Amino acid sequence: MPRMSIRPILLHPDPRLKKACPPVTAITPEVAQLAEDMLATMYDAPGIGLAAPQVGVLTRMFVMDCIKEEGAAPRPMVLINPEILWRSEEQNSYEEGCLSIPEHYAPVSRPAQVRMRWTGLDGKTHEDEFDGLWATCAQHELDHLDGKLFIDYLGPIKRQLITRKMEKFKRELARG
Ligand code: K2U
Ligand code: ZN
Repeated sequence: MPRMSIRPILLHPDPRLKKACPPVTAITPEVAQLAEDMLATMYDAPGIGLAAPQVGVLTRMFVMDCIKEEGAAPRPMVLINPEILWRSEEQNSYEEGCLSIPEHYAPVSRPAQVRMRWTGLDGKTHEDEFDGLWATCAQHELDHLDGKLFIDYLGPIKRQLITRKMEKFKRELARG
């Protein structure tokens, strides 16, 4: 089994980040390798979530580990073909960021609790309820699978400001 590798994270604006991803049809060794690479890439960033399109693979899978307590055991999760079964009425606002839009943060309001169903790497169907940061992160990642970014919840002026700054950032990166 090849070792895990850190994959490059696509930066906004990038058309691949705006596409709706097709479902995973079979859990192949390549899918398992991708999940392992995504977890390694997420921890390296560091981040608490990462969606497959962010590493340029347009498929419905994301990873997350929102354990933030120092020294607590990590809780890596791999969610394949995730879907939201129920959303609470109650909303939560969180200062969100995104590994594809580094150094930009803005408050986003989302349901405070969600019930989700997904397929695990074990091929089994899982169901669980998330609240707090796990709920925010899961919804942020699921949005990525539908080509939606947290800046899409902002007004057009703020979204354009961030996009222009990212275009400048990417031009400077390209110049080296
Ligand atoms: O999808 C991503 O870009 C990963 C995000 C997930 C995330 C964004 C906003 C709120 C929760 C999760 C990265 O983890 S951003 C880095 C980060 C780290 C700790 C807390 C919040 C965000
Ligand atoms: Zn993101």
